[in-house]
Amino acid sequence: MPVLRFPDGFLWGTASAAYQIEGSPLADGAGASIWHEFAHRSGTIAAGDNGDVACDHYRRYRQDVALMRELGLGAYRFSIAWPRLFPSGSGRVNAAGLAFYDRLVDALLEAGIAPMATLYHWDLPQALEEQGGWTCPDTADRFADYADGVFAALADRVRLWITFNEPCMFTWMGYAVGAHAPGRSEFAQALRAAHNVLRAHGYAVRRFRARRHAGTIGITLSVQAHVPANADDPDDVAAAARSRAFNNEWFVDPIVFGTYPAALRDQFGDLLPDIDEADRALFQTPVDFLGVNYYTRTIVHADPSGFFEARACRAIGQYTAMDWEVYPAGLWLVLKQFHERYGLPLYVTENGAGFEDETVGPHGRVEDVDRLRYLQSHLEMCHRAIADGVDLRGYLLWSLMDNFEWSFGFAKRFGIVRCDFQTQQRTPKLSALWYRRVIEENGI
Ligand code: IFM
Repeated sequence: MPVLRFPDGFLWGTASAAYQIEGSPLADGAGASIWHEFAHRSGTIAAGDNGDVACDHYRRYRQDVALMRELGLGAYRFSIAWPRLFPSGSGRVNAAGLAFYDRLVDALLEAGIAPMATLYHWDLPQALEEQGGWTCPDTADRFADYADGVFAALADRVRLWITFNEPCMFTWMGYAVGAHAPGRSEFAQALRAAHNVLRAHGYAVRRFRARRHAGTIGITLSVQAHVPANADDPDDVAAAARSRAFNNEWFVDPIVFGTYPAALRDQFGDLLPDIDEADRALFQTPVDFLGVNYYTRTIVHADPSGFFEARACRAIGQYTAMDWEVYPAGLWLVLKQFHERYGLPLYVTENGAGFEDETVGPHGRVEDVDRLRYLQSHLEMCHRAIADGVDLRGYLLWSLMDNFEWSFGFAKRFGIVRCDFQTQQRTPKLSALWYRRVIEENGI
């Protein structure tokens, strides 16, 4: 008997993203994505890695679905690569590219696994980037057409849809910091890109509703727990709230309230695009749920010279190989905050831990005890949030297999299944066996 039982119908799954696992990025007539182009630029990715092969999931998806079935997954979150369907971003659907997702969805359903599809997990068609990418308003229209094409083909079977994965990450890292594709570095561009992404999100949700598809649609945010360094210092408390506004609320406030958080206007001034009446109505097209991707917390000090007049400081604690502090209580905190602020059903659409050098031991086992502990402690916090009244519907662990961790390449392993990138051998780790039991018992 589990000590902590989850509600009946709670959805247990794992999450992944196209470019991180599929490989064969140009197969069957697909166009290049910005990540394909970026990863092939010298010096962008650790060890010169790229997603040309990754986990070879494009060719081995049946084996992977069989593995998911063995693990008892109830749901599988994957993303669709826009350039496989529309190699140049728009025009006629590339039937061979679409067929891959068609087969994947059928294989999942045959295995009794609910597909959860993300329309955009960072792989914009390179052809659209060459016309301005997300900084160009037309890209939002192209996204709506792409979304419509996907809905027309798959919404008869897929019931859980996510428009964008972590818009704050890909707009900021890709357009302001330059560490992610497309590698541009200008604040104003990132803010414009973000505005167009919100439009694209609104258009896609409208198209979904217009065709009266069954199922639900939402958006996934990258969130952290922003806690003041000194909870008794009002300046630190205010600085933590500003950091939270930027990282957690930038995209959800416009969707739920029709406005950007005030802290963004204070920080960026006139560089932040205005939300006019048409934008407001579009952004506020109702969504069914929010997805929360949680990994760590940030401890915040007030600092008048810092970004958002704040500065992050380092806690004494345990860190993963991403140098992210293990802080389970932060998951409970962000779930509570999202529940209280937005009042929408929630899914944890990602949560997990990246470590290095996890090898297969003498008995053929990968003893990833640190990951197992990480997952268990975070699930305890999900349980606590539900007990506190949060409408949490499911947990999609990141990730099924070790995969291409963006600019870190293959060195950081997040999988509960080990992937040997030379042989493509999959080995379930201890955490996978433990997770199977959690799912079986619907509890910890
Ligand atoms: O691998 C990423 C994923 O693509 C987006 N969320 C965070 C994960 C771990 O860094």
